[in-house]
Amino acid sequence: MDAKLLLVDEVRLTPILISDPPLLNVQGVHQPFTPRLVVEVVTRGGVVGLGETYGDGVYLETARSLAETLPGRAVTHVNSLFEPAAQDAMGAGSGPGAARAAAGASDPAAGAGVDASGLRGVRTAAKLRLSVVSAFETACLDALGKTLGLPVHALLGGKVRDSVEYSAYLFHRWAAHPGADGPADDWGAALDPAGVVAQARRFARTYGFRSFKLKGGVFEPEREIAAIRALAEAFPGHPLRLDPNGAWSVETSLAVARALEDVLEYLEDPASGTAAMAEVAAGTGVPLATNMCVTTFEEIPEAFARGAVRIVLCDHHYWGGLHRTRELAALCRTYGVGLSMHSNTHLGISLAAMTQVAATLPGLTHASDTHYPWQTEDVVTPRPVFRGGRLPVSDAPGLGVELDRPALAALHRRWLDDDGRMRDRDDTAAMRAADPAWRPRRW
Ligand code: GKR
Ligand code: MG
Repeated sequence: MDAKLLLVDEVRLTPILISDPPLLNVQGVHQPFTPRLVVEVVTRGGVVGLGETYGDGVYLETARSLAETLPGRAVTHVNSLFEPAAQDAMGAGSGPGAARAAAGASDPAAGAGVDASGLRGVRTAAKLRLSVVSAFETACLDALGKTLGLPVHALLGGKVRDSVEYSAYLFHRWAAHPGADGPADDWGAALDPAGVVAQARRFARTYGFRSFKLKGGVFEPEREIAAIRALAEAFPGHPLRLDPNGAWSVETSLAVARALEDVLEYLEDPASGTAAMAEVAAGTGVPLATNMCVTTFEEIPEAFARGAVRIVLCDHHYWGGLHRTRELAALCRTYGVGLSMHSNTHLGISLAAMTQVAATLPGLTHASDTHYPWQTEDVVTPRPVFRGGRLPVSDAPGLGVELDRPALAALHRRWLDDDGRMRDRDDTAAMRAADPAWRPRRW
């Protein structure tokens, strides 16, 4: 094959707005529409590779800079996405996007040091860049796989399983967004333990999920303990997780751990930051997991040395792509730390990437999170289907998904038509639309 066919000819960036239900979390409530960015890397051979990441303005701005540096590079050379030239193009901590990202750390709407859109711990320009790089890396691997006729998992060393287990992601939620013009669904409200159990039953019935994670930090801890207790009664012996996104003090975290120690698979980010997590870990036998205090390689040594976490939730959007997710997995294996997978709101391109990399990780010890069942829209066709709580690992070339161009165009049109209110995810603002005096709470 002529190696020139693997050179990037063009990069297309398509920001979109996708429908999102009114899911509650510690930062507020999901907006009616949330931004995502679809990245298409087109090779000189005419092959199109797909990637997906966050679509808020700062990500889009960073993606535009990176996109300019790609033409003429080979899709085989994904390491070059981390080279200084690429970093410089993206601002490397000095451009307006980077400045805004760093400023997010003190955004009052976001709470102290917490990313308003991702609930991913302290927000930095470097983390933002990695999230953008992840979509480009995925798109390059998709293009390479399609060119060679190989699935992405083969480019990562090969799959070690034929299907990947996912867990049901339960949320306290409203029946509908405030106001008349938001998207609607038929899930109804879930604002108490009975509502959470009903939601879990529907997830189990429809998709076959066996593990259940409840997003916490919404109501008083007692109410969330009661919801987990109700789940344990309804689904005896099933893996259960509770994740308040760092909303609790060390004392509260320990009290919740005591109350649920016989039923929790793990407690996810009960308290905020490595020091607090280490204190909680020292006081309970319940395993602690995180997608907030360990989200970069720099954060690993302290957290592992202090025994702050027993499970890390990997996420290729956080860590800079599929190869780096495998590097994280190797470190976790080395230090005897378990591995699960985190998810924010995402579509089928990201789900395919998650499934491909998950298939290659021998140490993936827990069912992966996914928001996907909450999404009523997608840009891939056909839509993936969970059976028995699992997704089959595609052996088709690349990621194994095709872009639904009319759907992409319609969701992009929604982004173009938006008056700017939805283009940056802001769960706190969405909550204040219903309750102007609302403030993020801590217990
Ligand atoms: O979308 O509401 C949400 C979640 O809370 C999400 O943003 C978190 O990042 O699900 C995530 C988590 O596990 O922390
Ligand atoms: Mg979490």
